[in-house]
Amino acid sequence: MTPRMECVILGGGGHACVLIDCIREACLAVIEGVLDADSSRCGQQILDVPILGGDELLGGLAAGGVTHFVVGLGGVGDNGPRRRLFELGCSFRLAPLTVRHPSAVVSRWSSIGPGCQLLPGSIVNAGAVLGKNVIVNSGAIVEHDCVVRDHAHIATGAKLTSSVWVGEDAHVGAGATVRQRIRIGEGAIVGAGAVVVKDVEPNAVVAGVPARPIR
Ligand code: JB2
Repeated sequence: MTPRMECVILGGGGHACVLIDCIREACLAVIEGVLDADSSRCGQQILDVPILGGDELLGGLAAGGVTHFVVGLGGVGDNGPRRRLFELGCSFRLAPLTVRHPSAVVSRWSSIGPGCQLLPGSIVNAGAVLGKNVIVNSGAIVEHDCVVRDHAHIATGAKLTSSVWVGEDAHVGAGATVRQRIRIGEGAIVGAGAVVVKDVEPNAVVAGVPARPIR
């Protein structure tokens, strides 16, 4: 018999709402609760899931039978906090839950790292390789042979056409399009709606059509 999976979600904002829905729709795990840094929210609910308190509860939850964690932050524009929470969950020997909504189309010829989040209507095609803790947000497309490294976020409706490489912690903004074989450096930010036709340097911020550096 498969052991019962119980998870806790770290961060209780808008992104967590979507994740709760995905976890339930895909019957992935029992959700024990949400932890949030804002102590005033303790006792409230996200959808129907209680906010139990802050991250200091992680040790007790792990000892009490919780097996998995989910990074609940969307981290728009800065994936550092998502990386930190991922490392925090692992430090308590919890496993990162990979969240895949039933409507996500994910090729059997792709590789999906632990803790990835493949949200409603997203597509990951053959030969794509996703690292750890990558978000492919609602309706985003990761085409064939793309590489998306750890903690990067491909935001709602963004499109990586084929063989694009996205570095660790990078953020590709909502609705952006990245042309074939482009490299997006680690920590870079692509603004919403941008069309990227040239490589983006690490930690650069680009925006516009065609995308140009703004920082
Ligand atoms: O270190 C933390 C921490 N830092 C912030 N630990 C824990 N456990 N929680 C933390 N938080 C909490 O995450 C904040 O107190 C807040 O309640 C929550 C973030 O919520 P917010 O709605 O501001 O952002 P989000 O990351 O859930 O959603 C953003 O990203 C999504 C991808 C929004 O921009 C959404 O619109 C977007 N779809």
